[in-house]
Amino acid sequence: MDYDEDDTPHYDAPAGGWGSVKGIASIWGEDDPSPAALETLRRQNKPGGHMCTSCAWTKPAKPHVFEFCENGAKATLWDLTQARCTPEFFAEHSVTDLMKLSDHQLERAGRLTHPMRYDAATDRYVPCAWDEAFAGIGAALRGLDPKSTVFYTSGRASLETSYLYALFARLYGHNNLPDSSNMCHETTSVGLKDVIGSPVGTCILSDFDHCDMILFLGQNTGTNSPRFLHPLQDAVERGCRIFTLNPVRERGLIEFADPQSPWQMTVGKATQISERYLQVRPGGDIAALTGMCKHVLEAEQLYGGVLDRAFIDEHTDRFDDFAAKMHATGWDEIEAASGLRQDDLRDVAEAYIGAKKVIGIYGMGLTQHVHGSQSIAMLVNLLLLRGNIGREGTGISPVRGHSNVQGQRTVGISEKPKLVPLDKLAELFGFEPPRDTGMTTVEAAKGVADGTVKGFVSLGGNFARAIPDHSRTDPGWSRLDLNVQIATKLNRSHLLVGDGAWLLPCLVRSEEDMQATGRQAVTMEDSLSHIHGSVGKREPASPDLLSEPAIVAGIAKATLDPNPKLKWDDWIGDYGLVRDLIERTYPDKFREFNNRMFTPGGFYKGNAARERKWQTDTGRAHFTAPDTMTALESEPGADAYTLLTLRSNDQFNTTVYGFSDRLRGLKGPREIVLVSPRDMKRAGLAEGQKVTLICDVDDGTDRRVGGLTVVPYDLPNRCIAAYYPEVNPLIPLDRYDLKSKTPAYKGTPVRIEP
Ligand SMILES: Nc1nc2c(c(=O)[nH]1)N[C@H]1C(S)=C(S)[C@@H](COP(=O)(O)OP(=O)(O)OC[C@H]3O[C@@H](n4cnc5c(=O)[nH]c(N)nc54)[C@H](O)[C@@H]3O)O[C@H]1N2
Ligand SMILES: Nc1nc2c(c(=O)[nH]1)N[C@H]1C(S)=C(S)[C@@H](COP(=O)(O)OP(=O)(O)OC[C@H]3O[C@@H](n4cnc5c(=O)[nH]c(N)nc54)[C@H](O)[C@@H]3O)O[C@H]1N2
Ligand SMILES: [Mo]
Repeated sequence: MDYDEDDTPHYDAPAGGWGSVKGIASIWGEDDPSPAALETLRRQNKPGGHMCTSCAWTKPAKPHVFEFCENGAKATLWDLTQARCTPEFFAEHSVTDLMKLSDHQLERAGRLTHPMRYDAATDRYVPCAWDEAFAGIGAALRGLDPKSTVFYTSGRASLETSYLYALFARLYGHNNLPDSSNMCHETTSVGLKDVIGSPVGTCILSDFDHCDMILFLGQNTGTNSPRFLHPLQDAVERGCRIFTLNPVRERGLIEFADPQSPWQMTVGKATQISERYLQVRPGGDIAALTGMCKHVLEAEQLYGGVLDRAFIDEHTDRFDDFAAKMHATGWDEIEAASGLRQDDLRDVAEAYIGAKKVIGIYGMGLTQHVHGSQSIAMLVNLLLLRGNIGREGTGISPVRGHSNVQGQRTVGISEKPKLVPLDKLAELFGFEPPRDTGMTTVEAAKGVADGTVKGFVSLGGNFARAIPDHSRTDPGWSRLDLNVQIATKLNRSHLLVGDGAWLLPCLVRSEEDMQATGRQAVTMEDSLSHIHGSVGKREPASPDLLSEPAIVAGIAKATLDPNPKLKWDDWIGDYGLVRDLIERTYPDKFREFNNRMFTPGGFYKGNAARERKWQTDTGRAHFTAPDTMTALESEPGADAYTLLTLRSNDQFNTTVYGFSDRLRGLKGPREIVLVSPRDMKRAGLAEGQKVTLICDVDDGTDRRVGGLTVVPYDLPNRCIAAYYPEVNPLIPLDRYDLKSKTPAYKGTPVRIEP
């Protein structure tokens, strides 16, 4: 880059280290967690304790003394605040007034304590009894066409809750079960499934002890799955080489000091994580991977012995089309689309050829693009060339987001009926499940906007804020006949309401869940397909909270006709009975579920692709010839830029803990736009200047976000970045991955207006 690095803010200390200890301390001080919160943290991710509600990274069999990271601690402390958002709070503030508060301020009001109903006459939430809420919601659902309702889930709810929720939706009469995965790794569920027959990654934790190369694409470990830094650090220290493709130089992938290692903390010696860090252009991964595959194929032609021919012949198909496409694509095109130099791509490809066991890791940088599925298919292509799937120490490893988002899909939360054993459900519960395909997130959001969706039930999350295109979707919410929000803390989705809105507060995972047969445990599936039991032991934030399973069952009972096979009260009295149902529905994955749920390190649900059994349409893993070199819909126009949306180190999705994006060296208000010094010069912008971003898609909708302060930052040419969810109004709902309908949150063309 030809600009002065000193102009750009930077953070020179490694990820982890003292900074992360201070990060925890600051939230501790600010949020005043309740007594014994430290005791609760000590139990986090340990057998017999609760599983962290932050990311989905796996929980090892031999946990550290504190098996949590800065952000896991923040997530737990955020739940354990002493602040309470009570009926008195709602009596004092109208919903219109609350709309003036920021996302951060809304959640800072504290834990929701009481079930509430929205009263349009006074524009206030008013307290109600649980029975009244269930009866009111049940009556409203009975009055609606099931197909006009959506049951959304954010990826935190347990396997038990998720199973009951999906069952309820189908008994009621629809498959409209989008979850946060539809905004996230749905590109994996669909795209990876297409090419290797597995909707989830093939790696397990021990693979990281054996690999000798890791390719990292579009995943920000330091912020979003910090516990993963430990196995990465161990891998580097035993000689594994890590190569990263990311437009942003993310600190955690550059170096890491283990906050739990006294040696690294006192001596200040950090481990360098990435050997090479290539700042690919947004959406440039297809081209970059094409360059690498091209080099591997050329090397095979030159000196042979490079490809794993036996593997390719026995296990794959469509190789010739793919190879022809690689040969036919010129380096000019590859360099232009990736923004990377031929020599650099050849270097990485040489390292790949020299490595015996390679793992490919990816996150939202691949999935949230119009051609995200093709980026994933290209990564698979590269791995298949040398048999790097289905062998110890190799594989593809999408890093999942929410702590149980992968598991929810496993137990039936899906709008795609073909992924669910409907016949089994019909047999177990004596009903005819709906067979039509339900709505994805994008379709649900459009339905809210155009009025075809009449009822919305949200099991956690902040849907209205997490989706794109707010100017198009926001007005729809107040027109719904029914809006049910099951939540722990107040957020914007609870305020965009009209008649028929309910706000139902629930327990968090670290809290004790007492039911008829005693204290209950729940389970979740991590990113590496291991299932863990979780037990909360803290006193609930309020005596008026119910557990998520109890709320789902309460609504279901009030909605559905009686059926002797639906034993809601028994199930809620003993979640072990729900796990029995899960086992009967999915006998292969959940064998002896109740006996195995506390296996240290979790129990593995298995993965056919890992065994080189390819559950694709041909029974083989597919090579794919890409039909584009960029994952973007199109390159930005002459005076436009590609906008990336980022998470800071001080947020969990729409939950904003604070204002320090420590690992990027940024602090202060989140209303900023990062622009490279070179692009600042081109656009005539000065540091600190306020600008408006305008979406450069001409479809009749005006999308703009103003009041953003320009901050110089090291980014590729014509790439700018800003925080999610603040800039979500800029993203068109019609831009999504073409296979999975995951919104293209990472590649919006925008213009900058001073
Ligand atoms: N602390 C914390 N932890 C979290 C979350 C959180 O908000 N906060 N969210 C959770 C959830 S739900 C999820 S899904 C995960 C998200 O975790 P990630 O998958 O890491 O998602 P993002 O933070 O959106 O950023 C992905 C990375 O992709 C890069 N990138 C953007 N565009 C491209 C591209 O075109 N190509 C490449 N190669 N890279 C690109 C960005 O610079 C960024 O470093 O984290 C989970 N964990
Ligand atoms: N521009 C842009 N937009 C994005 C993304 C992006 O990278 N860029 N990422 C997308 C991704 S990957 C995702 S996953 C979505 C996230 O979308 P969501 O999952 O819908 O949103 P969250 O912000 O995780 O939801 C936070 C709320 O969940 C509630 N909550 C927290 N814990 C619990 C609990 O235990 N139970 C219940 N019932 N409620 C709870 C609280 O009320 C809190 O306010 O956003 C997507 N949107
Ligand atoms: Mo996510």
